[in-house]
Amino acid sequence: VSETIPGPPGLPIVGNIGDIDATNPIQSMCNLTLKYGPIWKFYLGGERVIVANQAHMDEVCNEERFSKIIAASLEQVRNGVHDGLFTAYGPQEKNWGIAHRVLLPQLGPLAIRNMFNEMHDIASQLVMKWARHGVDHKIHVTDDFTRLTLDTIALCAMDYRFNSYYYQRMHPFVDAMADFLKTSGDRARRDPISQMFYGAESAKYWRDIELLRKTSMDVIKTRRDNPTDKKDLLNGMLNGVDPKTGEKMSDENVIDNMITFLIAGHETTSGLLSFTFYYLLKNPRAYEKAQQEVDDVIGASPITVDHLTKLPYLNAVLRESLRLQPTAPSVGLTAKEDTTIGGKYAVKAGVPIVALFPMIHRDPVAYGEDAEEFRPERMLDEEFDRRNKEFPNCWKPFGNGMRACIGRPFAWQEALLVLAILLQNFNFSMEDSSYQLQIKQTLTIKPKDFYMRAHLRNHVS
Ligand code: MNH
Repeated sequence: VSETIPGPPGLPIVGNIGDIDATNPIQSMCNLTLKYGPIWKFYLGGERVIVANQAHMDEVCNEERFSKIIAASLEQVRNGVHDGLFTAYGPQEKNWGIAHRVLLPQLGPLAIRNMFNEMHDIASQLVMKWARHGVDHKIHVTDDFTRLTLDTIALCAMDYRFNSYYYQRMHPFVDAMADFLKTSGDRARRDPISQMFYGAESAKYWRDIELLRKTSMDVIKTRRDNPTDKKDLLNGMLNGVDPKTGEKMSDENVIDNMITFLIAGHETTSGLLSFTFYYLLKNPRAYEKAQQEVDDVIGASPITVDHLTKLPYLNAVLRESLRLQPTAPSVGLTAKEDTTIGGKYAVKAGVPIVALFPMIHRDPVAYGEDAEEFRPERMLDEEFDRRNKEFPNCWKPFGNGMRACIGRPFAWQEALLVLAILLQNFNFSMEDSSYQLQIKQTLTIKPKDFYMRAHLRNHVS
């Protein structure tokens, strides 16, 4: 007995174009979930199925039955980074396997510890900037965190300094990357006929891709001409050997993945830090506890990599922030064969399924009646582990299975370090205490127009 999947009624040709806001599709999908329930479908150039609670999410996380698909916008990103890890179709593309096996240890917790000094270098630059600007300066939170995460991943992944804090304008590479991503999204929403009217945009698009690839090639050349035995990511990519095939990554594939790390590794972490400060400032009790933990564990001494393992409350704060605002808000999946979800909703193989994290992460079955509230205590290890056992896959901000985020340990160390160092050095206040959270969506989500002020603490000399 199968049941029809509910969904908004659409028009014959344009489908549900009127139901999904093109500038904030995630918000629209969350609202439609409240109306149609935890599984529903809509039509936009084809059928899509939305899954929006823990039980359905748990089902589609079964990698024997479901796998990642490259949605329309990622298909466009492939114009620039091909079969790099994030945009590869999967193990059926040989380069995905080689890069996955070479890079997994290079980005594992042990290797990441070696990047602490680089991360600390960039984080200190942010502290200096905010200290010098003083309380009169209105901090554009997402801008400054994006400078931080870009500079950090560029220094760690390609030994390259954008020095974003020293310029009003962004580095040409960064501009090219931002424009490339924005245009990829726009192209994904156009049909081929409309696309023909965007000649100038197209020309710039391919020039941006050229610039990204040329800069990356130069980085590789520079390293080849000046070899070091540093154990950094660049050396890891250039010299690493795939244990399975015995092959190294090709130069083209190193370039694809270098740009991929910059793309995948900056907006998500910057959004995480931005939302975290938003929630801490809205929840003074949590803010106090977080700062108290930093004072107790680190005090006024310089932060070391070992401190980061002793900050359970900060850890919980980051988890809770990613629960409510998963900065990569959805992933695309599909059934390998025709099947049903929830025992009764038929889905055909190949039909895109969208896993909608903001709703899955607020499922009252897994999180209770206060699921909408920011309450880091629920994310302390014991309760967190217990819940994940009882309600598998109820917290998936880093995606699933073999296609899960390979940069997770990197992002976590960076976010913990930055959160700790900022709470250690400053007291923060919201620029506008009546600020209401608004979301700006690109490939990722971030708080829109969120400003704060930083007051240097006096316990640090
Ligand atoms: Mn990351 C895949 C979230 C930080 C590099 N990342 C994913 C996926 C999610 C995700 C979700 C799965 C996407 C999909 O199924 O289509 N990533 C995050 C979040 C943060 C993050 C929420 C920060 C917070 N990611 C980073 C960082 C890097 C990185 C930092 C690089 C150092 N992520 C990747 C790569 C993939 C990925 C590469 C693709 C992995 C694969 O499919 O093999």
